[in-house]
Amino acid sequence: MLALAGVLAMVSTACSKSSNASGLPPLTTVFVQKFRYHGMPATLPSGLHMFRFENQESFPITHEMIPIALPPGKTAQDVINEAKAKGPDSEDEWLHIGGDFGPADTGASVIETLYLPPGNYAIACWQTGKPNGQENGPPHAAIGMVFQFKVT
Ligand SMILES: [Cu+2]
Repeated sequence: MLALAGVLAMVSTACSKSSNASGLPPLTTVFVQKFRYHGMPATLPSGLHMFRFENQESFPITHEMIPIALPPGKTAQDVINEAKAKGPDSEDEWLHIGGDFGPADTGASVIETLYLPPGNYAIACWQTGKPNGQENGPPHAAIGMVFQFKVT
């Protein structure tokens, strides 16, 4: 997995973001710090996308990046609210579109490719580890680890 990540990283830096000679889909790196996703664009063109999900926390913890399709009228705030109200099981209320990135412990990366038709989506984390190392805290989505994006 690490060797693969290295190869893909080299391919990525050698190519422009929207197209590349290798035929691989464009690679977007999304990393987590302090229970927030960084690097995910707010809008993406439809089609194939490769994402590298990196857990860059400064303490040991498990995160994930689960892509879901948002039903009409729903936003990231609804994902947060459901996670607050119903806990980790609220994950099952949302339409998963494949490509579960993780779980990934601090320092780990996961690469997957998604085909994204136009629509509204979010990535979220329902892991329940706490910064102090204890388990069974609130799902991270409940404390704001959700990011909404649009595919056009
Ligand atoms: Cu998390």
